[in-house]
Amino acid sequence: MMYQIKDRILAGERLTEKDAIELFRSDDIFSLGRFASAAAEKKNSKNAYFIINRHINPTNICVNKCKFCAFSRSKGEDGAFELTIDEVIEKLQPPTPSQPYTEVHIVGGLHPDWPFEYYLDMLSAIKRSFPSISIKAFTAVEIDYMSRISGLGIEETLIALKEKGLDLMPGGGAEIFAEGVRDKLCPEKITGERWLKVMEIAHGVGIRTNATMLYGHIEGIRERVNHLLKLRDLQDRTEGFQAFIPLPYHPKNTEIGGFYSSGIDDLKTTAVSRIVLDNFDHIKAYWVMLGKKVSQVALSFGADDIDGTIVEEKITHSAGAMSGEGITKNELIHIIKKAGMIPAERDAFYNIIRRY
Ligand code: V47
Ligand code: SF4
Repeated sequence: MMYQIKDRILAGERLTEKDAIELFRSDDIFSLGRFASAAAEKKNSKNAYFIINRHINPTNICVNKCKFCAFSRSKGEDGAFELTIDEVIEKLQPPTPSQPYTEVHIVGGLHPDWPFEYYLDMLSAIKRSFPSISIKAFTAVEIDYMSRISGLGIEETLIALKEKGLDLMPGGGAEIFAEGVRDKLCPEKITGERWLKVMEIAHGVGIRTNATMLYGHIEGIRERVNHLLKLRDLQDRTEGFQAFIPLPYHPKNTEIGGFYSSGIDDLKTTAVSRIVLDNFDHIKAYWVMLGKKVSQVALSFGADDIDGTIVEEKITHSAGAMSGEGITKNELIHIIKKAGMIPAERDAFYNIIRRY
């Protein structure tokens, strides 16, 4: 079984759908780790990247009701919040003057009444107050929503945001592209095809983005593989994706419930992603969702990035995250070193600022 594809993996040959399914079915976790590590090392040598960043969610009020989401609220519901632009700016003040944020990651709910101008003004205000912070903001789902509220096309929406300071886009909202599962998970959300289209247009106007996959809920191996192959196809055409981030489903306070993903599945999904997505430069082991310990081990299963300082995280924590909320730069360096990798502090575009 897996050994029949081993030579092809090691030769860097592209895997087929059938190969990818076989890798997911295999329990030979050690071989998967070895193959994925070799693939990661070819692309990034022994570097494991991290960034000094902060997450901000401007609102959790959302017109959608995704069944895996414990973060969103309706307007007026208990726990609903909305940040003003001043509050967003306040959150970006560096905790210590010697360590300003390199990047801010901004995602939120689809607010029923905020006008497009709120988002434009937020970007302008951030750039005015903190010109050196890169802004990674708004999922493809939010961009599609903004295009609907502004009456602009996707391309015009993206260009308007870029002019005000949008540098990159995060990879959220991808969930699982396959229709049957997506209809059950998030019937109101844009389709997988639409998500891919928005990303294609973003890449076309020079906005680099990430991509994600939410796994460990009701999907099967076939849907995971289908998801990865769709991303690989688009990346072949645009080369606009920077990193892929597999996101393990968290079940607390959600409509679909169920279980946390297992550690073995987390490592396997990281490794198979690294091997199948041969045209992605980076695979991120997001410590907030994997937990600090599993994300560290994932650095030996094909991941080359562990994300960053984050500071405040609401999406996973609403759904029962077991990791802490923040992490210091020194702790990130410690985790990476103890994994036998080289801690590489990066900017938003994966330029290395300093190695430790
Ligand atoms: O799109 C929602 C997911 C995503 C749950 O691009 C859940 O650098 C697990 O996309 N259990 C947002 N996941 C997070 C995200 C992300 C995170 C870090 C870095 C980047 C990046 C992107 O969180 C959503 C959704 O797929 N999510 N609910 C849940 N219960
Ligand atoms: Fe809204 Fe996003 Fe939660 Fe879906 S996942 S309900 S779109 S905040």
